[in-house]
Amino acid sequence: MASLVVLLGDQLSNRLPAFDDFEPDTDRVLMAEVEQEARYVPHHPQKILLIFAAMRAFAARLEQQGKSVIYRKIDSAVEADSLEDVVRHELARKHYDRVILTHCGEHRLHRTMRRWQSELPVEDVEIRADTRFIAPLSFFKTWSEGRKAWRMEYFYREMRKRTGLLMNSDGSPTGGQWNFDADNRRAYDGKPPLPEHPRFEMSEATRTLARQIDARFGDHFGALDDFNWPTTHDEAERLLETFIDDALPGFGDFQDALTDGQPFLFHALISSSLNLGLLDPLDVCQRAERAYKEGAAPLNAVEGFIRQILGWREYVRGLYWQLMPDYAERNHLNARKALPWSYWGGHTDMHCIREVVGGIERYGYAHHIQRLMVTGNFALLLGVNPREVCEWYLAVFVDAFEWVELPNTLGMALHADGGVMGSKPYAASGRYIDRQGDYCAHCTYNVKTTSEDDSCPFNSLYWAFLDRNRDRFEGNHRMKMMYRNWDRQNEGKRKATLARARWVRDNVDTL
Ligand code: FAD
Ligand code: DLZ
Ligand code: SF4
Repeated sequence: MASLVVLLGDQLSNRLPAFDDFEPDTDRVLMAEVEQEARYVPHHPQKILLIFAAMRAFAARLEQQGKSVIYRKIDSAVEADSLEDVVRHELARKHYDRVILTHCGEHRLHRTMRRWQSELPVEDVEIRADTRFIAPLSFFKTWSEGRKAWRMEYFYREMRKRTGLLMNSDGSPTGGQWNFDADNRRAYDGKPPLPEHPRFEMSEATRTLARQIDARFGDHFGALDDFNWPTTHDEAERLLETFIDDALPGFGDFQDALTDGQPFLFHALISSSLNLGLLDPLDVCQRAERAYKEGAAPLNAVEGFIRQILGWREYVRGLYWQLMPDYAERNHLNARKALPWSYWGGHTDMHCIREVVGGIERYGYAHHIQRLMVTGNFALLLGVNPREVCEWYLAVFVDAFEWVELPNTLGMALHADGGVMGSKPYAASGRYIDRQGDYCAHCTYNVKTTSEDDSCPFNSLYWAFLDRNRDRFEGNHRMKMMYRNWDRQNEGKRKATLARARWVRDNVDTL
């Protein structure tokens, strides 16, 4: 029996069940760089380079292990736009009894692959589980079914118990608390010194690939010059090790910091490695836990870091597959505006937006609070159409795959799911951004005022957001104080604020 194992660009692990019964004599692995995957949203050139370079490196590794790989490069003479074209071409060239796939990370492609079961000229098409997560999808399904409200915190506690991570032998959490979030909110004042991240030398072949990508996808937003993402398991390992040794101790305190000129701070930069399959999430958590046990990192840092991977990452994946495809269509706040031009690098005097978008253009990266409280918050307050915002997030980050991008953007940042991801919207005025760091000190807008011509745009938009969504949020006990503060202002002041917000919304591309 001959099998064709099709591997996607973000499935670079040889521990997948797709390889369980692999017969080197008869079976083949198929990997393909294709235009359709690179263009269905205008992916950042660094994301395309990362995926193609990592795919090529992984194909070489499989070959070394004695598995034959049919690899289609983007400049192949064989005409094929899509993954389906490539699979059909291979099935026409050689006889296979079955095609083996791994459950992919996006509903669009999953739907296509399910169709293959009836449409491809092969006896059998099997879709096997993607086991590169800490819990199987069935765990989330069982946990979520029958619950009135889903909250990550409770899911996370179950995951802690399931894995034993940061647990005492009596079943209580290490340190007596499940969550040290309140200790993770400091601005960064220059101490301790920032960690250095390892440099990954590009091989000559990767340099050639970068030139090809520039020629083909140079019209996409984003620069290639500063590419420094791990493309192999060894490089990802080096990045993780350096993080645990040098940055993890500061991760907790400064997780929410926004610091001018510092896009990385104490963050791990491992999301693309995890999402591509170059790192194993459970191993990453266990190594962080070990650092705590050895006294090399404090509990607030290690718990905070583990919560992101064991909690949020697993949670959003479960939620995505449980609620798709309808989830992508949600627009609870009826947001209709277009995405500001500044998100694609258009000029703006808003320093925070310029700083975050500049980092994305240069690295295909922004850390969590930049994504949530700067670009996400601004889109939420403006009322930008979730579909446009989600497309942007999927395109511009090297780590963006829909299973993780969509719940974070549509749910967490835009509250477009009506509260599934979070019980209240992450709406904030410029004061929040000011408190977290020094962006505002470098801005031409005044973060202290609301309705002047030079007032920070976030400020009036924030109040206008509360005002237009009063029916939805006034009854939310976590937002009562905000409405009280708004109602306490005199009528003239409220009118001036709303007028300024209207002007900001109508003139967003001139800000
Ligand atoms: P660190 O801050 O060092 O955190 C460590 C790891 O925790 C990350 O590598 C990541 O794997 C995991 N993690 C942290 N927060 C989350 C989260 N909310 N959901 C899932 N995993 C998390 N992450 C992606 O991997 N891909 C995306 O497309 C993506 N889109 C996002 C969109 C928005 C609007 C927001 C608010 C967050 C998004 N995130 C996404 C989550 C998070 O911002 C990134 O995982 C993180 O910034 C990656 O950088 P890092 O590796 O330095 O993370
Ligand atoms: C994102 C991406 C890109 C840019 N290119 C390819 C590709 O050429 N070949 C491939 O197999 N996968 C690619 N991917 C990743 C897929 O789009 C990804 O598997 C789905 O988005 C599901 O996560
Ligand atoms: Fe951003 Fe407003 Fe601060 Fe300027 S003043 S950096 S626009 S939050």
